[in-house]
Amino acid sequence: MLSLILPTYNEALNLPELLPKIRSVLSQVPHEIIIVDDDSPDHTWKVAQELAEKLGDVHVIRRIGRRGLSSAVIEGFLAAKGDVLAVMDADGQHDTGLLAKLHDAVRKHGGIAIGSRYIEGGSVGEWDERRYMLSRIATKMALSLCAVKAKDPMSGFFALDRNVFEEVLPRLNPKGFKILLDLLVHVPKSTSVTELPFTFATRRHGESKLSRRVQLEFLEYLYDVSIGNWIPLTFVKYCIVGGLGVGVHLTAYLFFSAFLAHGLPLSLMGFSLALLGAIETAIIFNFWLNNVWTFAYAKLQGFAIIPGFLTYNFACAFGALANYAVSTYLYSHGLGEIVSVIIGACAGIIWNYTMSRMFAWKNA
Ligand SMILES: Nc1nc2c(ncn2[C@@H]2O[C@H](COP(=O)(O)OP(=O)(O)OP(=O)(O)O)[C@@H](O)[C@H]2O)c(=O)[nH]1
Ligand SMILES: [Mg+2]
Repeated sequence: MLSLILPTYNEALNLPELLPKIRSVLSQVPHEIIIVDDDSPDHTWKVAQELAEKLGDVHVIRRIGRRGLSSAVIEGFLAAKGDVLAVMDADGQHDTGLLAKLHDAVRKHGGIAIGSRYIEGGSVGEWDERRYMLSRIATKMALSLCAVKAKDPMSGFFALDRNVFEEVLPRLNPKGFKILLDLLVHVPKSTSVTELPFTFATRRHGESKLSRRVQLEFLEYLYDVSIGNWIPLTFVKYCIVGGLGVGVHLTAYLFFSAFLAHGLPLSLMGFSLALLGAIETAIIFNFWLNNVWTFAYAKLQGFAIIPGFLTYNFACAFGALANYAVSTYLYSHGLGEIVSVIIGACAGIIWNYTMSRMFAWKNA
């Protein structure tokens, strides 16, 4: 049996055209259709429920408060009954005529069968130059960074053996848009991968969801599965925040020292006070940016921010102490104030990263 997953977000106008087409091309193949909708504002889920009543063997999963193409597909696969699982876009861009062939290919060879735009006989249809270049660059990057066997690893149109899905499931990344690439990255090398050509049609109705954010997530994904195996992305982001924090620390120091010095040379006491003010300003800045960016996927919100911030301060306390001790030591031994402040700030960064991962964002 074939279980076909249709992930949808604002596809209310497309489903009524697509479902009867799928039904007719699969008339000889036992199948079920599972629509996974993320509570679309255009009420796609309602249209889907009405179609399900009429057509039978159509199931609708309406996810509340969740977004994401990969996670929608995974959830659809998990609810499926078939021994062959497939997925296609719900906007009319994928050739329904290929569905039975993808199903046959998986039955025959096992593994994964892909509807491919980048093999002979396939094409991206009427894309403009910009969209074509974007897709080619993304595909080339994926092929060179991830050792995968397909020519079109970014296709959203494929079928696979249920056993293959279940084997890789614990390793899949539900974040992002490119579930096929993630499957290909994780399947055993011996898995059969078949590509069948098709021409990508233009979207029938509605808008693309391939936003800037999705593109950024894709770059992060590529980093994660390549260099990220050695240097975690959160560490790189944490270092960037730390670098910016040093800038904030220095600016805040200049502000506080100007305020305390009144144009006179700064005493060690004045230096220490300005330094403490700068350290806390940088801690507040770093906490905010790490929360909204570095650890965005485990973001603290509402009242959880207060204990999170206090814990972060506690976690940073030793880093701050190191910063304070190094800076005042260097300054009292005659090093220039700015150099002392910068070196001290750097001394705290690595300590802070380790501590905040252990305490403040322990789910990250
Ligand atoms: N459930 C769910 N479905 C999604 C989400 N984002 C996109 N989709 C669906 O996934 C399919 C592919 O999304 P598209 O926006 O068409 O992406 P694309 O085909 O790469 O881009 P275009 O060529 O511009 O259409 C469509 O059926 C969308 O409705 C999401 O966050 N949740
Ligand atoms: Mg599309």
